[in-house]
Amino acid sequence: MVFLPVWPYFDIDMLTKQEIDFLDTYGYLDLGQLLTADQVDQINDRIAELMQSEGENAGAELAASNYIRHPKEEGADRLADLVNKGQIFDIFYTHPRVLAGIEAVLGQAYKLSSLNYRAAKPGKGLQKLHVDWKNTVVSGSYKVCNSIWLLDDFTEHNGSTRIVPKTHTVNILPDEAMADPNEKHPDEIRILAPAGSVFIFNSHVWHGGTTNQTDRDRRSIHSYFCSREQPQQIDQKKYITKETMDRIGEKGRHILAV
Ligand SMILES: O=C(O)CCC(=O)C(=O)O
Repeated sequence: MVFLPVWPYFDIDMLTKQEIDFLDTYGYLDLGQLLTADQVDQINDRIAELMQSEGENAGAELAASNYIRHPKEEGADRLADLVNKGQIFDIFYTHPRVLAGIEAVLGQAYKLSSLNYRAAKPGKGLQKLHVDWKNTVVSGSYKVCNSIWLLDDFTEHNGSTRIVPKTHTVNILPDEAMADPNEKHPDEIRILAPAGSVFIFNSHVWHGGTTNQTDRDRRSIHSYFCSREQPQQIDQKKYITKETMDRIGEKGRHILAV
């Protein structure tokens, strides 16, 4: 007789000990190319359709969220609530290796906070170094963790994300430590990898977008998680559709906390 696993079950075994140690030490981890070139093309096509159909309202769910007032970012296109905008986006919050990375940072009690698209426009996209939390936290009791899915190759020149490794353990924010957090930090590294790659980054590590110096958008999706007791950036219960609810199964519903 075969016993199938029943909920709750966890994904941490999907990472090696070396990967978990790297994430713990440096605050980020390259999970490799989790999407094929065909998948990236199909996702980019769906994103283009949504940008077209939502027009001025693109990203409105994010702007309306009580979580953090998120004024529209000048120089970046945004879409929000991708959970309810097609089955093609299910993988972003159910991929076992991504969930393992989130679990390594937040522990087993986590949920999806938001699933959003961000593209740095040509000539734009610089963000100050920041963390995605209001203040510092005690090392190990992390509240938020992100995964960034590359929908274009990330290069030195097209607005790739910068990260200052190990800063998730320092007890100071970039605003306090740096005269100007828009400036380059001497220890910062870039996320440089081919389209389809996914990186986990502990959202308490100092990070930010850089200027896209090319003439094409630099596209990405952020699948962003929080510990279970925290409010979500997008209230998933408010937006969930019957179609999504019926499709995603018990584990999907648990991850969304709906
Ligand atoms: O898209 C990126 O490169 C980083 C975005 C980011 O850190 C943010 O929007 O808070």
